[in-house]
Amino acid sequence: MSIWSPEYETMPEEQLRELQLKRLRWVAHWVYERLSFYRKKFDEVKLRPEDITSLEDLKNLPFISKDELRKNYPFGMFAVPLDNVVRIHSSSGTTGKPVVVGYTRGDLNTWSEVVARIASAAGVKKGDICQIAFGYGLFTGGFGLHYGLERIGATVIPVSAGQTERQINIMMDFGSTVLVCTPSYALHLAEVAEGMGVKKGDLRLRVGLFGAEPWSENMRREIEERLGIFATDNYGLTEVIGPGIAGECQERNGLHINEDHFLVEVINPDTGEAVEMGESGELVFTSLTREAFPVIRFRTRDLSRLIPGSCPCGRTFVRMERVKGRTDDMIIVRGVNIFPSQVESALLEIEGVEPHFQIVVDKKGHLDELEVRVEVEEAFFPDAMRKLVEFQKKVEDKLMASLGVRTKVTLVEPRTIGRTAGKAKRVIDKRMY
Ligand code: DLL
Repeated sequence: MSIWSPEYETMPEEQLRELQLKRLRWVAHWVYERLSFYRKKFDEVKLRPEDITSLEDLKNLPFISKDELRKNYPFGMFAVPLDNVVRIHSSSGTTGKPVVVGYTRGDLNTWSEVVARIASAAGVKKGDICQIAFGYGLFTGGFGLHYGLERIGATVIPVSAGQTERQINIMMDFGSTVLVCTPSYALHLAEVAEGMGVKKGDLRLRVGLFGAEPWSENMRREIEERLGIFATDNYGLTEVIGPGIAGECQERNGLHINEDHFLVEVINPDTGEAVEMGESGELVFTSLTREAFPVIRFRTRDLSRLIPGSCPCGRTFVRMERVKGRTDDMIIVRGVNIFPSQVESALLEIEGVEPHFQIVVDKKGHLDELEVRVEVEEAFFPDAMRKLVEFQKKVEDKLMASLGVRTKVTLVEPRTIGRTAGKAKRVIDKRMY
């Protein structure tokens, strides 16, 4: 399978570390000279950019958080004059002010490059017809994938998110070979296609580029089966650039991080200390080449781990395991940490369960209560009540075994849990703190 930029993606480790150090020194100077925010951070620990002589020196600098970026809303963290910013995107801002990020022409070039790499790694090539069902707009998904795929020379159909039946008609009529969206929307597309009487064989889909939300291996299998597609995972976040930070190759054993542009650290989210190679923790990124919106030691709140060892694909960039959740979407129920992706994985092992669910957390007296709304396959529903009760118990036992917490399972009719064209809403937390 072709490697988009072999000179970087297969760079020997020592050379890569040298390049990272050179770029780290560049970005340290860049932010120190341009942004008082960073100058203060450096001064606090009495570090000057020229003192950085090894990658280890980065560890002397404090982390930065999403809140700090937010406080500088909208353009306070831009390191170049607005004149040189040719594009603006922003995070969704569902919890407070969004983070607004800017891109210079050079940044857009870098962004297309890193997206072209992850798309090639997943198997996309010139000649593919790529249907982008991510939203176009301030969200980075649509535009991010768009320019990266164009760079490869693939044909891009910028459908944007929503209008599901229209998506399916376009998929059939235009012969789309690549589907680009969130994994939950891919499943919804499959479901609507089935409802329209469209068979897998009517579609030419070959590769799925899915990302922007956590999903599980079981969900991957389900999507592959229903759409007849090779489903791959890719990861990114607005603050660091958008999609293109990391993506799976054909081996699908972790996501290669574009390490020449993004330096990764994994830390213990409670102590901030680095974890050992291979251990789980929170991902922290430093952008090494961004001009308009550089970030140094940005805490993502995403939980993952780096996979030691080399990959048979030949890329030398380190792999991260699929993100299992965020420190802030972890639900703590009666002291037990639960991630929606764990619930998803357990549910999808049960035949008769649809891959749509919702977790409702509430408090009865002092006790947390966990309810999981599980959609049941059409074929199951008209069956006798007794069967449903047995089924409900089976799901409750499965969740108990995999989460270690008793849940109340509510079976709901097919197609009753809300679908979105973007990121799925999996958790409703009614507890008052
Ligand atoms: O979701 C960027 C993106 C667009 C990535 C399209 C991939 C494809 P934000 O809206 O800023 O940016 O959300 C970033 O989404 O911190 C993760 O919590 C989550 N996320 C993104 N990709 C994945 C993934 C885009 N593959 C936040 N697996 C991140 C799990 C993901 N979570």
